[in-house]
Amino acid sequence: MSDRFDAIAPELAKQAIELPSWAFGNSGTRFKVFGTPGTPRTVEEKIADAATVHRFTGLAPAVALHIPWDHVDDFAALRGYAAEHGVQLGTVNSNTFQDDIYKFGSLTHSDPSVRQKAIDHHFRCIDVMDATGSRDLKIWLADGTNYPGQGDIRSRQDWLHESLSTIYERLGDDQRMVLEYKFFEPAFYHTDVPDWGTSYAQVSALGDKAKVCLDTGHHAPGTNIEFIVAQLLRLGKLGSFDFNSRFYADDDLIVGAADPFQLFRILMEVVRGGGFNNPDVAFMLDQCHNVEDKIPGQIRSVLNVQEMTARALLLDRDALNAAQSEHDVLGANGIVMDAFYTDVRAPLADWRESRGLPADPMAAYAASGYQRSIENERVGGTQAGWGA
Ligand code: LRH
Ligand code: MN
Ligand code: MN
Repeated sequence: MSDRFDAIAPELAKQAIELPSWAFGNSGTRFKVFGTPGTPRTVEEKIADAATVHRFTGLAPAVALHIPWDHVDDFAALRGYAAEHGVQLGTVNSNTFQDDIYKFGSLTHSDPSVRQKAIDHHFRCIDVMDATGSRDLKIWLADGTNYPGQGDIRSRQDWLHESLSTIYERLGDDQRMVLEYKFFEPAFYHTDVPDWGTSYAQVSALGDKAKVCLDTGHHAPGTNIEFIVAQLLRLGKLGSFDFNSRFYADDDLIVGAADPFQLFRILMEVVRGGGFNNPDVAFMLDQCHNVEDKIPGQIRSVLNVQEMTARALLLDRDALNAAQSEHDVLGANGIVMDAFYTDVRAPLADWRESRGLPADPMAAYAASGYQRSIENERVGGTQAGWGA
């Protein structure tokens, strides 16, 4: 094992997973948002917590912002603050889902003045990106309808194209747009960007700087997500991941918690498609921690991705290719299962130590006293997510 692990270690060393600022805020369901002691009161405190995850794991060098949840007057100063804490500001997520004016849609609204308002919000997000040095603008739309006939679903695609084109034109040379799809919620009859095909069709009509964002929680139960990953990588259109896991709907639970095998299969296709350590594919978490402590929740999450990436990298690709070409069905499957069942925890722990990181980041964080100090210092943390 140690020779095999040594062979993949240089690849693993390059792994970077972006953390969502909103994972550090209080969150919950429409039934209850639980306040957690120590929750950040400001954007700066969310960044400090994200930087803590990076300090203990070496895996999380960037923090994604959600606009306007993360509002500050001076984003350039926020960039400096993040740098002082050893992290960068990453993806800027737009938000056109919490204002009354967007009740019947934003970029797809039938009224051009509402569409323009939503476009202007994205222009503001690009201004933020200019100040923070962020590369990616992530667009997820809550747009959709609840009843057949409520809206003209075809015109809305045309309006969406027009709106996205206007935003796309505003991107700088080194900036990108990623369009996230989700099959339902909050709209329950139709959603304007429900699936990867729609996202792919829309971004393909724009140009090279527009890609698809795949949120693992945004598919119907039973969907073969790794197939979508393989296809988008093949087409050169996979821009980013929002990692999380789900038991039922868009649960936003810790990645790898619900179905570790699915995470493995996804990462296997990422490795196969050259997406791992390919700068064109951004790895991000999109999670909420409703009942568990948020910082260890994020530490657990990035470790889960690291562990499953190691297993995917350990897959014996030559043996698999040979078995596949001989149509050795059970042999091929056995090779994949061997990689999945490889316990990489001990070599990963040794390797972390050899790089000056804690062997067990969860235990090191628990022993560090950071949680206690933020619980004592911070009173009245802010809420992230729905109902903010
Ligand atoms: C929508 C979503 C999207 C939002 C985030 C808070 O369900 O996945 O990425 O920006 O949740
Ligand atoms: Mn998401
Ligand atoms: Mn989601």
